[in-house]
Amino acid sequence: MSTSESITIVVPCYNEAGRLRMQAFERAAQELGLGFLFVDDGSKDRTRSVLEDLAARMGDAASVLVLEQNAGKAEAVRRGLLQALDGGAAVVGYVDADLATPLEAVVEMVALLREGSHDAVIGSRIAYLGANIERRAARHYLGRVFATAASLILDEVIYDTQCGAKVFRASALLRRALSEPFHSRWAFDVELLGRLLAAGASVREMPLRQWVDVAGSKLSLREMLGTGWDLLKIAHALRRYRG
Ligand SMILES: Nc1nc2c(ncn2[C@@H]2O[C@H](COP(=O)(O)OP(=O)(O)O)[C@@H](O)[C@H]2O)c(=O)[nH]1
Ligand SMILES: [Mg+2]
Repeated sequence: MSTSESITIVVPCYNEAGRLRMQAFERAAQELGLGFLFVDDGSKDRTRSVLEDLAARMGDAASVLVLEQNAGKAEAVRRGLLQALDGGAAVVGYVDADLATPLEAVVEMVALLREGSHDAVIGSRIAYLGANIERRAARHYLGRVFATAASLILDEVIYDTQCGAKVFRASALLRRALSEPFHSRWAFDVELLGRLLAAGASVREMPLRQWVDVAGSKLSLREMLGTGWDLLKIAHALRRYRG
């Protein structure tokens, strides 16, 4: 695959040594043509060496960005995406390390991005007949409250801003949206989408056929509730960004 068409998917990793499904990434590189940029977000376990071994095995299809200090998912993703853009990828994106969203779905998202000439395609966890969306009830309902608030802030109908899988066409618009750090470690997706929408980006949601809540989430209930406060900060920041 030529560089001009290459796809780089950022995988933020914090203490993921025990959870990383290495073969799934290797297979996706070989069979689906995806490239990966793993970001070790100042992990305290063996994540860094696990990632470096994996990237060495994967050759050109993977690299590792090491953040010496833990910076949070938002900053890990932002730094990863900027590095992926600098590397010349035509399409960039991110997924959670636990692969709750299967990598096959990421390929479908990229296809939709290209077909529709969209700036961004975001995965959406909509439970419908025929789909396999496994989410714990408490998470689902908290998630719906969050999504409704996020939708109000963005003034757009978006069902699910928080799914961990998103892809973007490499562009100056995206680079600009990533130029400043986000105001929240977890709700940053809302801010990123807000910045893109403010710049007139075409954003499309893609309902996933499969999404499985993988055990070992690093997001505590307390942090999840704290993101409510983050939404207010984001609303304020976006108002300034638009203005
Ligand atoms: N908890 C945590 N996760 C991080 C951090 N930086 C990056 N991540 C990554 O963010 C992703 C989402 O985390 P996960 O625990 O699966 O959260 P979930 O959304 O509740 O399933 C994973 O790939 C983590 O490794 C961090 O500082 N803390
Ligand atoms: Mg998860």
